[in-house]
Amino acid sequence: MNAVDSPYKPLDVDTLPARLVEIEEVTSRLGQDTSNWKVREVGDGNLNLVFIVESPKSSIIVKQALPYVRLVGDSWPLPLKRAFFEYHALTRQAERDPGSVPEIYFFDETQALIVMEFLSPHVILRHSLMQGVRHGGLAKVLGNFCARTLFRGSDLSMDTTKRKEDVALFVDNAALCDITENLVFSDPYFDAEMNRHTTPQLDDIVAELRADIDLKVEAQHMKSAFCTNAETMLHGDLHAGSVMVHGDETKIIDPEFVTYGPMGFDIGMLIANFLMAYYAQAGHEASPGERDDYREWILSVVDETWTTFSTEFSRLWREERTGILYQKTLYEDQGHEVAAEQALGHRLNAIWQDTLGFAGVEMHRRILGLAHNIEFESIENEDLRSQCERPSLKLGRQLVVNRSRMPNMAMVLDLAREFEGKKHA
Ligand code: SR1
Ligand code: MG
Repeated sequence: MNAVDSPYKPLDVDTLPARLVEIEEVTSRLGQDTSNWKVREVGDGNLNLVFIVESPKSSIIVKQALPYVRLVGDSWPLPLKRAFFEYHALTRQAERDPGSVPEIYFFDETQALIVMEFLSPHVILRHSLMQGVRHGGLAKVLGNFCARTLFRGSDLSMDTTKRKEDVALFVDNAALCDITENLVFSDPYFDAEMNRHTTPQLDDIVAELRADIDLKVEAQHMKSAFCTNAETMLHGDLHAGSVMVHGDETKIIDPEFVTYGPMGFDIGMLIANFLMAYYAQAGHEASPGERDDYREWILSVVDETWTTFSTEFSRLWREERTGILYQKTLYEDQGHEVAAEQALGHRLNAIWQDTLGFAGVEMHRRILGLAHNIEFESIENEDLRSQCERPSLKLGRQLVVNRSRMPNMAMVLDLAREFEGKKHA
């Protein structure tokens, strides 16, 4: 049995070269001489091993799933098959929005291992957001990515048999959906075992939110939408840790939480993470107000992401509506262009409201649940950290509960500023 056929084994910096040297897609890039390869394990996410392998010729990324949640340990088993779903999500995203994701060189299902392009010198977007670094074109890439992958993975565009096959394929990613269902939509709203928050500074607002009947009802409406509305193929975990940036280049990574779900989920999670980065600035600026311009830049990214999304979604609606929904035969072909535009407006409005609701729960779970984000977590002074987290919790509540009463982004951004005590527009 050669190494490629052997049973699953988690790899490390010492065992990885022997595995990789048998893979032509690797040696064609790195060469055969493993003695001059440099291997580093750099995974800082919650689930997987991630290696950078460099040779004098080139470099690659190797991502391997572990049979458990890395963040928690082997007491929480997790299927290796998530690598299979991630691979299939990446191939579809590459087709639907070319250039938006890293190139995949090789996939080994048994080893739950994906070999892909090393994006260098890119950094995880969260780090730029903490350092106050701006990236041109960021909102354009993210908004277009959402519009293209969400539209082209749905019955607005796909051959419906293929779409149903994909629904069936990805439905088996149930363990990762289960994580989202619990950690995002339920745990934050009660005293769940794995929860944690900045204590005691947030105790009062946490108690208030967990006693908030309207919030608990609306959060479950969002969960219901996530669980039952298999509208399109989602990235499933589109936060600032799933985006890599360098200068004006942006790439989207890590779709292992891929599932069929409602369109507003990805874009809502994305917007939530920008809003949290906005509130975290006080914990990262050298002096109060130093980052005010940067704060406004973050809000402009939120605004432009939604505008880009809705513009590109509308273009796709008009030019690529080839699926079984809102067929041109019923509308344009009957001279009823106005019906097509009316239906588009209704769909965008539904996505908008979902976007706000999903953004709100994401803002709660990153402060109240198990999986926090580094923008807040790296603020060592707990008083200051809680001052950053508090407005995020408040805005999250407004987004979940009042999403149907917020007709546009200007209103959302004004509210964001108001909770931050920033009156400038
Ligand atoms: C146990 S996994 C916790 C979180 O990490 C991932 O990045 C997802 O966001 C998940 O909810
Ligand atoms: Mg991830």
